[in-house]
Amino acid sequence: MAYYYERPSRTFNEFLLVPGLTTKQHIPGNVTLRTPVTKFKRGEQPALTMNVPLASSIMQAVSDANMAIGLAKCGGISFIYGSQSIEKQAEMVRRVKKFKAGFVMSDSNLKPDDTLQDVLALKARTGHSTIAITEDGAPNGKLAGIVTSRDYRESRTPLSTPVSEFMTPLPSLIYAEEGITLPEANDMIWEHKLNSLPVVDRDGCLLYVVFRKDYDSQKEYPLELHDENKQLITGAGINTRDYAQRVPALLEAGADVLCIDSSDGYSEWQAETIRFVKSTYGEKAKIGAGNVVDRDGFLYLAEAGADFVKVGIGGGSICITREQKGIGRGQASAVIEVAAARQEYYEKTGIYIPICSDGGIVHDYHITLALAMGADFVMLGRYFARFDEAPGRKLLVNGNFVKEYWGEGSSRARNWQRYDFGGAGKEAKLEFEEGVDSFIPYAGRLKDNLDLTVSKLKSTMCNCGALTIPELQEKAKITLVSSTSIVEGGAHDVMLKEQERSN
Ligand code: RVP
Repeated sequence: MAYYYERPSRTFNEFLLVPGLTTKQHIPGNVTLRTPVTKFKRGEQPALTMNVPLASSIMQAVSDANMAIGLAKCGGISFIYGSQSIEKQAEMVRRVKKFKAGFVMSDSNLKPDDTLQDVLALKARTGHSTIAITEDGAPNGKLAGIVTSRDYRESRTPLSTPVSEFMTPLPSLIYAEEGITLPEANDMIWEHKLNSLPVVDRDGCLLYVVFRKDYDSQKEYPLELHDENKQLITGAGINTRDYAQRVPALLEAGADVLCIDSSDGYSEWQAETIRFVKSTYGEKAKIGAGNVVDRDGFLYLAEAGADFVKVGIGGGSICITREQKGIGRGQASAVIEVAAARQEYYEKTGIYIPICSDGGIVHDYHITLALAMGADFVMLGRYFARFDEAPGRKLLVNGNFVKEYWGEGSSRARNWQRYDFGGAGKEAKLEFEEGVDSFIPYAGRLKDNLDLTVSKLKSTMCNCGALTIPELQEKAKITLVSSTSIVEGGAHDVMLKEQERSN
């Protein structure tokens, strides 16, 4: 006979936190959001922690190298999407690991025989007026010169003029060589009154550009997350099919942590993938698995050796798995049950396995609730897809700026590896969609939004009398809310002056 759950499946929206005693110590400045990412034994420290409990989703519309750099600078971790070729994904990982604060890989590049017209078109597309001129037009090609808007007059210089005629050519250019530190580069910028300083390798190929305008922002990131070599931390998604080729390439590129990306992780394919990674690389290779929504799923992946377990089926904003297949569980109920299973496993084995609540975060306070219910960190897609750093295009629709956001289960992503069971042959394909293609309101810079989210999170923790995430989990008092009290929670019985209210 089928098993029936006694309680309905609940979402974050159905819960609220009730304040605990806030002492004079409970001020946001005293709160730390440091949290474990990978499993550890009782009394030991986890090999990998994050400084803010936020991860970005393993999705084409969310986590590329740009997002990974932006989020690691703020203390979180991106999992670079795996629904692309192994080479391209490894290249993204390499980009993150090579990133050096203040050293920017040029995204505006042309060749000497391109024309002023090309310069103007590129400037319109990127919004950047400094263009690196390399022999082949590649970001790391041999440096030939630099063009800035001071090198031409749009009204006078004919559009067909080759770049080589008006660029500042290499012999007249002040540039630096590989190995220069950021303070040294900034000194050169000040000394020579430059706006930008190209950095080249021994063969004269362009590596980075250091910009004067970035000088202040370099000091903005106190929570930056790095490895012992001072390189930014990044994660990467894998699947249960090509792991024997993908995992070595990603680890070689420098990925710090992997995560199997699947809509349903309670499967032998996942156990097999974890075993491959652990038997080939030992415990130094870190791998998360999921997604699961109950005790059985968690214990299965824990026994298989997962370093963390991801929780959530069908709660993603772009996800239609529940409608298409009738499987899933309210995100809050899933986290509550898996957190209890994690505790049971910890008491039995002395091994603490972090859990990540993935999907369904709509309001910032949902993050606090997920943590209070036992999640060690949360994974968000829609939240991050709204920012400048996300890969989706920014478009103007009906007078509002929006970003594109599409599910990995949409036909646009063509990520059938995430949804099939691993058993089909090479001809496997996406047979029906489990995700949609959408627009979401554009929200600007990652850091500005994240700072606000973090400050709400810290403030609520103070209300609950908690200065750390484990303390929040221990002390939180959580109540179910009735549908009428949800109405009471928003602005009500007043006429709003602004219709558009953000998160
Ligand atoms: P959200 O933050 O609510 O946008 O949810 C993002 C999560 O949704 C992802 O981390 C992933 O688990 C899930 N996802 C991604 N694609 C799809 C889909 O197409 N169904 N679902």
